[in-house]
Amino acid sequence: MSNPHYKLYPKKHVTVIKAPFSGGQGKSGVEDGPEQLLKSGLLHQIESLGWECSVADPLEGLDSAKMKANVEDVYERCKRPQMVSECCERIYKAVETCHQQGSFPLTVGGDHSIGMSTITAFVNAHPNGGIIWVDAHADINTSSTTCSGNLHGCPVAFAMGLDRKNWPPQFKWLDALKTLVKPEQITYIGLRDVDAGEKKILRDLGIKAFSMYHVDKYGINEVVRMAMEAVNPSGENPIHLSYDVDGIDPLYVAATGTPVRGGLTLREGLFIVEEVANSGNLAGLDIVEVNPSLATTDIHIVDTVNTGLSIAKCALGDTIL
Ligand SMILES: [Mn+2]
Repeated sequence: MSNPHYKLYPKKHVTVIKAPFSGGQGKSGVEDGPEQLLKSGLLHQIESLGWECSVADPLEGLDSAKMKANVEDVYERCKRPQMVSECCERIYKAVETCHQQGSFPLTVGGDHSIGMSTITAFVNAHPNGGIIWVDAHADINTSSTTCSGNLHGCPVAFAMGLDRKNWPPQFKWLDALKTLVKPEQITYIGLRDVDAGEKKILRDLGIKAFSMYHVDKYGINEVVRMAMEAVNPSGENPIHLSYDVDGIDPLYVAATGTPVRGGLTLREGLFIVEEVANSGNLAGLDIVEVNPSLATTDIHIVDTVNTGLSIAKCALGDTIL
């Protein structure tokens, strides 16, 4: 049995948007995530669920290695703002095209910086939409609060326009967008490593967040229900899922850049996706931070990549029975 309905996608067409991007953090290898997932059968698995599939490669032609090596690409605390901005603008346009054409955008990273593109493209297409951000981290540092300067810790803040006056000047495309993400449009599941500055932002803006504490306390079913209710109170609006594989425990997902113990089990992690897909409102998905080169054994690669594939399949209607 596969999922009965995708309200927004009667044509059942998916565009896999490759985002082999690693400029939002220092480690290399995460740019190989998309290729690894494709090599392991992503397209075939999507097609076997009854979707037509095409691939977009918005970063094609960029010399990412050279861009990443440019030590002059710094603005105050922020590392590589030129690279992040240029790549994220391209990814924004690819996701925007999907929304315009009624093709499901499945963006495969790469690091989570690209979330600033996918969620802003989503709210510009669906101003009443809701976002569920599955992650160990809140990714809501601003250009002023970031300690590391790595922009993969900042995409939510940028997508919301926080601390805009201190943005690196390169982010003109983002500054020019008609719609940015509002605090009531986003919620989190899986948090367990949140910086002090981020806690203050979450509290001050009243952003609903479900940490691992809430998963333990209420169970994953109730947490997903509350999360969907938080960002989609009518039950009718589109939902975008931005899925950092580090939301799931490193026991299952070892090959990722910033693993944190005490995370979601594999089943909890997949249940979130099954349940959002089941609502019929799923409008798009990101799968990010798969980094095959951080594995110490082949099993780590297989586990992590298979988890990414399972997230994609659950989003597109795969069910156990
Ligand atoms: Mn993240």
